[in-house]
Amino acid sequence: SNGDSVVTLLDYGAGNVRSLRNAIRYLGFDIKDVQTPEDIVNANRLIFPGVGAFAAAMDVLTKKGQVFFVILVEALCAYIEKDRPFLGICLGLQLLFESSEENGPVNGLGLIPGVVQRFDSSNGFRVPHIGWNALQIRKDSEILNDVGDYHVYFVHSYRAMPVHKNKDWISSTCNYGDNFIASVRRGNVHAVQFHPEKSGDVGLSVLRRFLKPKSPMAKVIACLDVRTNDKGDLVVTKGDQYDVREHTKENEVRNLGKPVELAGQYYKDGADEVTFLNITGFRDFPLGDLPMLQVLRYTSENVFVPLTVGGGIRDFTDVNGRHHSSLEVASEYFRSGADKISIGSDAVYAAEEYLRTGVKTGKSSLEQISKVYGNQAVVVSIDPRRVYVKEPNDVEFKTVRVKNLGPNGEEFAWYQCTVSGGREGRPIGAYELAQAVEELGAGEILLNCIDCDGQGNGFDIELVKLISDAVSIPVIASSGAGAVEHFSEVFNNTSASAALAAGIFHRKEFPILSVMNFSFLQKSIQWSLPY
Ligand code: 1PR
Repeated sequence: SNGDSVVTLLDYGAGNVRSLRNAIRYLGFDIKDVQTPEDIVNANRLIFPGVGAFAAAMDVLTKKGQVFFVILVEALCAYIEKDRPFLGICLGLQLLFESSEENGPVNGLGLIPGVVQRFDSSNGFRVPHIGWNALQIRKDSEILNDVGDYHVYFVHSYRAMPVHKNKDWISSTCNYGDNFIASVRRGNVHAVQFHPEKSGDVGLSVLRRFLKPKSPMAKVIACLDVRTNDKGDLVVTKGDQYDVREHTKENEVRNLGKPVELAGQYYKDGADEVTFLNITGFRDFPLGDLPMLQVLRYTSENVFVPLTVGGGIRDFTDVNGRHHSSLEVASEYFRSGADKISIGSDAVYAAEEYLRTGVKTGKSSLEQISKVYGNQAVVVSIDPRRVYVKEPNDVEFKTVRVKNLGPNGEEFAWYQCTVSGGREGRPIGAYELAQAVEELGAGEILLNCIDCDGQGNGFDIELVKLISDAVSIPVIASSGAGAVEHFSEVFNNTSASAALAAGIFHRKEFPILSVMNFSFLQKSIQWSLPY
């Protein structure tokens, strides 16, 4: 997957392409410069930025007698003819045409019919055309679809005009005295007259779309922590390192809204999945807690993405002495509309026992439910807390080297699993737990982090990396999202399959999200994935 994060750049040295390089790196890609024609042949995607004058560029590319450059041009033409991913920028668009009158006429590569000519300044428009202008989309341009308001930055004196022979190539035009060609596209071959690296968010979106990764879509999951408040209403709440009470005299449970309403909202906003965690499930018996089942029933009437529900999935004997198996609890959740159930505390006990005895009894809730409903229906939710240590050998659990040292200068940490909503630490690490529950039949891991929960400072990359590398089932990174960059950060640096967040959505404090919603977020994640 490594090669997929590399962009090949044909920089023939005629101008300043630093900002393009910066934009590519900003989007999470590495740059390989073309040194030999083979570099073009072997490119996954090739960008040909053009800065400077047509004649000078063509001169460099085809210098007489310089066999190297002739081969380079041949390699470039062959690459484009084979419909390999190509993006020409500015002069990189003009060079595709037959010829240009700039310091010429000078022959171009001749792939697109037409002659590049100077703007006609006699009609009152100043030349060069320098500044922001709107694109008029002519056909499905792939890399220009849905890129904001289509305002992009131009700087050029020469342009190609639409003619009958090149009409199949034109994906957009722009008006500056005349309607010139602003972009062309045929298959995987794209070229733009404007400068995406200078066109703000719209330009970055264009670049991202060209650089699009081949990996499966990264998912964004909205999480609703649900519990009854002191008045007995089921509310969506949100903790600060798992503390969900307001720090006021009344000390009430923080109330962020109604579960069914919010789930519906996040679905409409484009969430890939919705998760409900009944955070007091460890002490309230869920089958006694009918509102939660009711929430699932109502939610699933209007929410058509996977629904996960967790909290309180375990064997239970009620006040009347009647025994309920965890399978019974899970079945009730599935019947009410859940696609997956999530097990927290009970999976910790099961993993501890399995690691102690080495025997799979088949009796744990995890094993029973995954046997009946399939692994894909069983998520294990881990609630770890970071514990700093001086040396890895100080503990029997897997440690990581931390970037930010502990309070006493510790360089290592392990992640202690907790039960009962973080109230009790257990003698098992997140790493050991993750591997054990995979063996016991978990189909997915929801990886929280008590230290990061509600802090908005980003996911615990060290933890997510540790766990996503330790298992082969999908890992959902959770806790700490506070900005769009945090999502791309976790996907770029770990092999998490999804990212779950709560506070950032509830608070609606994040301007881009309130305006442009999940779909935007998703795209920006998608495009910044390097693999
Ligand atoms: O142990 O099987 O009954 O399951 C209980 C479930 O409830 C577990 O999945 C556990 O994670 C969850 N839970 C228990 N107590 C709390 C609490 O907050 N006091 N919530 C709790 C877990 C973590 C995430 C949260 C992310 C993202 N909250 O659900 O949504 O940290 O938050 P952020 O984006 O705002 O940082 P069982």
